[in-house]
Amino acid sequence: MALIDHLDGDYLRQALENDVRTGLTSSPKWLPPKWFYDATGSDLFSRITRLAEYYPTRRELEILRRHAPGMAVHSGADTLVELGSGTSEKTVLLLDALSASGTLRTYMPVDVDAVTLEAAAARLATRYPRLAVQPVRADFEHHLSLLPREGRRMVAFLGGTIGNLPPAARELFLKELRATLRPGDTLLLGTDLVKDVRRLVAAYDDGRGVTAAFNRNVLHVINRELDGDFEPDAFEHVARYDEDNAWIEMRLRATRAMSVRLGRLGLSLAFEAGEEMRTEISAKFREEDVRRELAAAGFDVVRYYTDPAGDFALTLAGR
Ligand code: AVJ
Repeated sequence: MALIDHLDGDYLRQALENDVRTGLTSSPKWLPPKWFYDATGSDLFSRITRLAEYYPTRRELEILRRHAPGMAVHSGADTLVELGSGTSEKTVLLLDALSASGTLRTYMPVDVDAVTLEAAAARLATRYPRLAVQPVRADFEHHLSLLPREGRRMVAFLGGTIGNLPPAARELFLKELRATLRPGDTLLLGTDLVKDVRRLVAAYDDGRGVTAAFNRNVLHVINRELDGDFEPDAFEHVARYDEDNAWIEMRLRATRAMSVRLGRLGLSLAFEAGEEMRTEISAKFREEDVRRELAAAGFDVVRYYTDPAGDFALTLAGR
């Protein structure tokens, strides 16, 4: 079960350096959400998925509980590739369905964090002794073309993570993904749906402050990796819904004027009191948005599934 690692050597730190330099020297400042997910951030995200306010994970699980067997049959997949697999908690529903339909051979979780990836791979290898588990450490935005292509694959991109990509990046990602699929391969795409603004905002601004800690974790990551001196506690967590773009924006707001030094970048940054930097967008979709974006990338929608409340959707698409 050796890890296939596309983020070895200096790759990750280089990518972080580039992103941080680009984002934090822009006006307004911003950071890409990918850097939330070190071991601590992956753990905090796992806690988020269990919060009362954070409905997407539970809704997606409801859909999988009900429809995974149908998805398995429609896909006929023998290989499940999961992009942004994290702790792979929802994956067992797909693995159970695919093994019940008799086709399953290989599970390939793809994630940026090696600790999370190896723990998930080991857990699933124990649970499914006959399954070949092949963890791949990669950045799904940049390494799609490097993923192994054997077998009849279902590529699962769950949780609504596609919503973290801005529209142009999303379009590119879907086109590149489709280009790596072969006839018979499928995509299973999770998307959070547009709904009441208060529920959306509450999901990203929970009462216990777990999402706030998750948001600030990116500053700890930068401090550690880039020899920075951010004071995470001097930043407030902000979650807002942008109606025009139909996305949640998470930001970190400087509670006072301060300067921050990033040693490895030889960079000093000035923050004004109240200055906000964007750390994540999380786009929300309508059914027609999902269908349009998939069609624009050349996918055929096989089935569109929602939970009974209509909070979340999973779409199975062929190439
Ligand atoms: C795992 C990326 C889908 O956008 O809802 C949760 C991440 N951010 N709370 C999301 C997240 C704040 C989550 N995704």
